[in-house]
Amino acid sequence: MHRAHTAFSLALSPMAHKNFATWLLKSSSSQQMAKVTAAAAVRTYNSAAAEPFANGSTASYVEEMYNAWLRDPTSVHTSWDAYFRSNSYVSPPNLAPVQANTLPLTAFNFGGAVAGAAPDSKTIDDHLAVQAIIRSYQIRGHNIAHLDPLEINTPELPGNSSTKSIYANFSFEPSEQDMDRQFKLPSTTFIGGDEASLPLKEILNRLENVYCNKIGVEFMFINSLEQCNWIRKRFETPGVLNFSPEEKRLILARLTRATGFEAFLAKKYSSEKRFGLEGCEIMIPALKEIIDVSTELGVESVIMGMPHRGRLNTLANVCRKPLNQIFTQFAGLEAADDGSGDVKYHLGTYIERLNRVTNKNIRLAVVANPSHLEAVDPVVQGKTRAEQFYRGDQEGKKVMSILIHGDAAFCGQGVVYETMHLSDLPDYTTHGTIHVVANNQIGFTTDPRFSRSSPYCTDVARVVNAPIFHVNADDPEAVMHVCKVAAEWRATFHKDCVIDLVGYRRNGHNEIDEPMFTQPLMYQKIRKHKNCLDLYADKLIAEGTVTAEEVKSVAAKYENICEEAFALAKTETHVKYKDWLDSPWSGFFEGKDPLKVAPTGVKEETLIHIGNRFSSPPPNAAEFVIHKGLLRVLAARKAMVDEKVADWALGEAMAFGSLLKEGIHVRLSGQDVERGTFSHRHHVLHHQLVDKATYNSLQHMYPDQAPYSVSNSSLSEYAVLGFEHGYSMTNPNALVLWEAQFGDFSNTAQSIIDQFISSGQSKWVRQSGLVMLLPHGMEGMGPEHSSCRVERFLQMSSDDPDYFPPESDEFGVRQLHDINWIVANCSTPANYYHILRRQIALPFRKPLILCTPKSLLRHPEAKSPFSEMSEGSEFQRIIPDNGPAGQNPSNVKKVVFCSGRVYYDLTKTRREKQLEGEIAIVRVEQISPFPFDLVKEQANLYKNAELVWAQEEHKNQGSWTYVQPRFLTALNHSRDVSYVGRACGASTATGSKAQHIRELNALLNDAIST
Ligand SMILES: Cc1ncc(C[n+]2csc(CCOP(=O)(O)OP(=O)(O)O)c2C)c(N)n1
Ligand SMILES: [Mg+2]
Repeated sequence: MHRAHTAFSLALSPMAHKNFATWLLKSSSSQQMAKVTAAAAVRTYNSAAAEPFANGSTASYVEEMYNAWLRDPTSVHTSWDAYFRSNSYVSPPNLAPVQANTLPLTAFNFGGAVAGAAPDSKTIDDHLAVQAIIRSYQIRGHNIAHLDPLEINTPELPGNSSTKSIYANFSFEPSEQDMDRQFKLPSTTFIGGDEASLPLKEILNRLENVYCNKIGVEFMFINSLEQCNWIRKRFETPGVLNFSPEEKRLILARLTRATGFEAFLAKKYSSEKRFGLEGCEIMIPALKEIIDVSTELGVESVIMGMPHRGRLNTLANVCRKPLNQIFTQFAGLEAADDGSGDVKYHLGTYIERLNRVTNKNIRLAVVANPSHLEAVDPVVQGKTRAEQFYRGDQEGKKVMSILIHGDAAFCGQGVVYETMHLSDLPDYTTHGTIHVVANNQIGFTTDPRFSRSSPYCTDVARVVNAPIFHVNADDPEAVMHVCKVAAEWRATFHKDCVIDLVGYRRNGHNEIDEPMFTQPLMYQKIRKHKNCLDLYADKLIAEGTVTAEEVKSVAAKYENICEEAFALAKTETHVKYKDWLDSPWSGFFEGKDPLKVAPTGVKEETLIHIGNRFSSPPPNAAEFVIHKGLLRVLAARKAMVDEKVADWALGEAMAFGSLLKEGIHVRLSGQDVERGTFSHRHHVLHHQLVDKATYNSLQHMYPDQAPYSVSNSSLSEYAVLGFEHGYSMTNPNALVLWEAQFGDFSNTAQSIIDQFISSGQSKWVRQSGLVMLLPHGMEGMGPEHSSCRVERFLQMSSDDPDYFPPESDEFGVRQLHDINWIVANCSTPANYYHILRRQIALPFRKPLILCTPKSLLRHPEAKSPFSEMSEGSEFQRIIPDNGPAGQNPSNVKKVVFCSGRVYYDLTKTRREKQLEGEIAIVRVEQISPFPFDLVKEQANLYKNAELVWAQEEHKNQGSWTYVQPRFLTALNHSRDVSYVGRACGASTATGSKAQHIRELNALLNDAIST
């Protein structure tokens, strides 16, 4: 297949047609053109060097492919299919069929040749040359298009005309006469409209206009002829850029509002940062056009993610958020509700309104985001996916996402790439995102020359075959056309596309910054450059579409609207964070006791039913060939169900299955989660003989259950965790879990953890019950697979180490209500089961950070009887000592508090040393919020005992620094608790097995001694 690909690309490469297609490469001395030449040369050299086949008998191979294709187009690779369909291959005369929609060359009168006679070889060459030129325009026209309003990057072409440069380099050196010669148009162009042929001059003019004017379309890398033709048609068809007077007036009105909004803020709040859109105001009409066209095509809900630039304008003029609410944000008022809030250009919003153009109701959400550029991208995608899921919108026809980017961030931030790679994955796709780049050709103080190595800031999108529409932001009509095509593209193919709005930034990075410090020449140009609204108004006045008075009156009207809202904002005394919520959960909190937790135990028969299903092969077991090893796994599960005990995987399945039964959708996502990194889960059974035939028993627990989804993700933490966080925001009645391969890999998603999960509720009054499963434990696997860095999560917990909340029956739930997230390390399957179910039983939602085990997954003692999961049982924040020590506390000399898997090592050592009566071991299962009440109770039970905290992590890691001050508070500083464990360390764990065992033994000996 690779061979076919290489031959395909070489055969199509204009470099291969040396005679006639090098014009575009030779024709310019500009830097841009040099780049094109270099890129093309490198590409050809690389392909040939890597593939000796390409230097050999390519022709006979191509012929072979062609013969096969003639017999059956599906028998060859799609790339060959596309190639042959494009008519680019000239086959031997006896093989060439006449295409249904094309005329043979002989049907043309070539410069006086007799119609019907066979064309001479020069005529054929000239035609091929013209075909190649057309193709070259399609491939490379964007490189010399006039995209930059400041004309800093406009190519310098000889004689200032790119068409003339073509004459000069044209292989057959066309005379004036040649320019008037009629050429047949291939089926891969639409420039002719209804004409099958055109004079060469006209062909070149039309191509110049389509591909080298204010729009640069980058699409010829797409591996689909259908999609390429679709795009060609939308840009090449004569007249596509003709707008009616009404359409022009609408663009002008929208541009007036976008410009007027920034001007109004500049006037009223001259010293405030607002990250204005000046220089790229067309983004507002552009977004509105995308939304209008998408709504016409059936979209009902649009979820947007965007950075700082132009955000307030988007809220005001795209979402139509009341202007007074926006202005109130500038007033520095106190908040009327809970939360710590955020700066105005990060806040989200949710609006339901009538789209006046389409007369349809539409929901618009702008997702709140942190300063961390592009971090919101996967969150938006997850939220969009979830909304599509709950609406049953399996093809993304009703819900869509729009992501807006800055040019520097789009190419600089890796999460953009990670998010792009989710776009076509079955369990992550949102069926096409429209990306809009507000490309002001600068990032803070850095020019593109120093901020990226790719020609365009949009090159990242090429990896997913997304077409890229570059457009000069000073040409409103070109921008609107591109937006219309983008919306139609998404509705047709449900794939991503990018609009690159090339504008400029009129002010500094923010309004207080001085841009002349760093970009003096650029800003000299900007100072002299008329703004887009004025340019467009002049154009419309000159062509007679509007009058100067009309232009003024539209602007004045909008200013009045702003003034009225400004006056209204002055009467406000408080801001309300709730006004800025992006994901309202209608009805969820209504009528609920905020401190009442539903029971998490279920009937034993439910457990048995789930267990039996989970341990059974599919109903058609005779036909479905299961791997022998998995048959053993299923048999072991069945034996456990018969004994009424559960291991970790079964406990998890009990939690999922029982929630599904209750109508709660469960979604588990992460790398290799279907099987489980440690091969313990096996939720998806694979038919050993049939590809893609799978069985997932959790999807078949009950006929009326909620949907269960378990998905191996792409190898990304940042994007996938962000995605699941977004998913969890949409609907509170779902258990959404993300599992890290090993806990420490979650640190590549740190800004999702820091900026969204730990602080989202406080900043944006938005709740999430997302569960992070983080395999954690020191098991001699070396530094990188041992620690999920639980200390970091604990350090970000918001409970006060010095404050012991009032004791009451509701102590536990009140703590959960007040904290930002929950951190736990469960030691039994039953507790794992309960804590998962508790996520849904709570009357509010909190993220759960869960250290999960590795070796415990198979530990014979890490099993729970069904009685610990059935009715009446519940999550145990602390598991007291139930053995001789706990039964006879007065004999106990030492209480070892611990958390997680080390418990099993400690009990083993205690058994070996026969100290079961003298040493109590108490497990702190929920570390944060800290169970002050239960720790106090346990300490009181062992009045005379020494209290220690034992952990396997190094002293500066693990839970110690978190629990120590809280122990003292719980004990009212009347007793001390000391540390037993490894010394401080820079690394999480040793790479030496021997040292690991030495360290563990020392810890166990220190802890289990009296
Ligand atoms: C991840 C991250 N790194 C650094 C910054 C600091 N920062 C804020 S805006 C900005 C420049 C962004 O440039 P661009 O993406 O082109 O957007 P523009 O401001 O030009 O609209 C930088 C570096 C940030 N906000 N986020
Ligand atoms: Mg920028």
